Amino acid sequence: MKKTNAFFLAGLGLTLLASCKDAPAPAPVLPIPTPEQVEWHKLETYAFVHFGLNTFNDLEWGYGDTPASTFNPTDLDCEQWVETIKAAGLNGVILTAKHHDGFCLWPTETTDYSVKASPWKEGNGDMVKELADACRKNGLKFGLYLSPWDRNSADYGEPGYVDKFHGQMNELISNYGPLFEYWFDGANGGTGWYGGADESRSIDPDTYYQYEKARDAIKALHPNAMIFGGTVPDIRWIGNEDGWAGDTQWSPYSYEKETHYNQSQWGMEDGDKWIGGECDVSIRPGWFYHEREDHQIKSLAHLVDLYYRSVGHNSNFLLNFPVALNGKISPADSLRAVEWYQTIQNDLKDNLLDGAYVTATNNRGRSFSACKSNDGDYDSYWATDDGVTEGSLTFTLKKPTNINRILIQEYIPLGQRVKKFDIEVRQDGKWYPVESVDSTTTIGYKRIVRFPAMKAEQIRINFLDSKGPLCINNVEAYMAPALVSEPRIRRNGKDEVMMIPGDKLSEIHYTTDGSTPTKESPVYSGPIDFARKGIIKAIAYDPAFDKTSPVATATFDIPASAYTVLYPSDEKTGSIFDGNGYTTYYLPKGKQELEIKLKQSEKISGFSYTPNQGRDAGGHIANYILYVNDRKVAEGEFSNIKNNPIEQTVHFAPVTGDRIRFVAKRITDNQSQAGIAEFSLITTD
Ligand code: FUL
Repeated sequence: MKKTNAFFLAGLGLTLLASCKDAPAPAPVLPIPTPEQVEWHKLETYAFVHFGLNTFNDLEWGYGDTPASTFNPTDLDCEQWVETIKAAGLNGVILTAKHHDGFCLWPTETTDYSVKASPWKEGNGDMVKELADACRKNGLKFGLYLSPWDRNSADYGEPGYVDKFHGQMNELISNYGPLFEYWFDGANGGTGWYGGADESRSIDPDTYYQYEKARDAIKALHPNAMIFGGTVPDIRWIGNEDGWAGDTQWSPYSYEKETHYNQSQWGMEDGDKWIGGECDVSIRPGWFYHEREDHQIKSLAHLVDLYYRSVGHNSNFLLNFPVALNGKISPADSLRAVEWYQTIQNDLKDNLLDGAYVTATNNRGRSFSACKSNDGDYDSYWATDDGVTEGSLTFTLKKPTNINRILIQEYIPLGQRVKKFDIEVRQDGKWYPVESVDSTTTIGYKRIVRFPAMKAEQIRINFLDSKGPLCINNVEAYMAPALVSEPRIRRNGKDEVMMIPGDKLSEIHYTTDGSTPTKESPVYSGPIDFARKGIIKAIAYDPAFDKTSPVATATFDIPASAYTVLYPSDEKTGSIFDGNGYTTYYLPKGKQELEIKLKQSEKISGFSYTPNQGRDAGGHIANYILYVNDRKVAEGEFSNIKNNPIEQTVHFAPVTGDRIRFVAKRITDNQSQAGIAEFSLITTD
């Protein structure tokens, strides 16, 4: 080694040592979470189970008047729930021990309205115990939901009920082992059976239930349990029941400053308490099981997206399983949940920053140097000097590699700080910004950024604004395969065809001539005019992994523009031909029929009818007649449409005509208005 070099290196070493002198940890930025709250954040995902009398009454909110004898699961199997929940990588389960109908799933001393009065196990069963035991045996955390509102209780609204409510809570917290979470639902007051009074009652939820006293009792026995709801919660509802958190996501919150509950979707930058967000959502439209929703289990792509918009947005994910009448989670729900977990595991499998060389624009001494941001240790973190609220971390990959996910964590025991950041990738010596799916604002416990794949030699994260010195304890990078599920193809009321990929980051290739699409077929870039009969086929394609989805096929008959509605004369009838099963036209009371004129005579050989796909929708046509040019060509029943409201298709011998009358002869539950979400004819050439 030449002398000059030796001197130079010695000098550099001194400079590095000087800049790496040890410094104290940064002061916390308030509010900070309790250690128990930090542990709760680390759970990330867990399950909800809704099961009870509602299941047997096919209701979401039972009125409280159905006899306890209605409750009779034939094959209750809590071990099966736990198996599914574990296989779906969920870390705990919260059971609805009592829902708003007041029916208790444990043999409570406080009311006769419980499993004790049901035929299940001849009144000797205790479902809370069965699930608690199954959780303990299989290493799953256990939590409970107790509805404050009770539509069965005669004294609801009186002080007597509050004692009963606390009595129920005391039984639950005393007898079923450690709890990780305790849920007080926010739905409160209103109509109910109330011991036969059958009336509406209102209470002031802030004072009536004595939540402060409830909290003390819970915390005395379960110091680690997180309390959801009530007046003194540890965690907060995310402000929707769809399972997503806003991409700007502050854990700090102030109920005193809240003017609308949906602020909860984003948290508050100036919140004075640490109250992290929890995203609850059901795997089906309803929280309780309804056979009519068997075809509406959330798609894999939807659930995966929700993971990124909950856990990836600094919130926990609470996924509900509506247990079916036999007392088991339906196989289709179990399968979907496991597929979901495996997809995420596969997305975040190989951390490309493991062992990557990292530098920072500023280091708060050796204990807080840049390398602490990818050392795999939760409690070590990169921090900047006091007063330094901006800065960059630059990671050098071992070799140029494709990436499309960056995961960042702040060291939240010292508070949430970052307000804004961006990410750049270096390719062939030049820096390019990544175009993320979600905005890059806050980080908190965890932020996962999704973006189109880019080959990276280096990755630079620029922290642009922060409430204090930066404290980043973890950064990871991944190359997740695109979820190449079949795209959805639909034609709207303007006869434009839209193709929707399961994963926004995959490409769609399509054909309009019936041939099988390949990656060489045209790329879909926006709605295409398709005012004709024909077949559209499409695939999703991931160029990075050269992976192709199965082919999606949509067969379109005569276009929306070929139909003119003669009766009812109402411009809203347009929704009948818009390709959207959720927008529904309800026929006016009195005359339950739809009369249509076609642009030209067609040879008609059938029709299809889609009832309203909305949650708890009614007005489905149960019996129909179809006339073509005043001739009755079909009459019949849509069997089981109430329980299974899917598209109904009817075929008949072809007839030629241009005037159609579709008559709703009977409507489910004898309702007075029939709903038509979609109607179309099947024609032959
Ligand atoms: C809501 C309740 O009213 C629903 O029935 C369900 O239990 C959901 C988790 O919370 O507020």
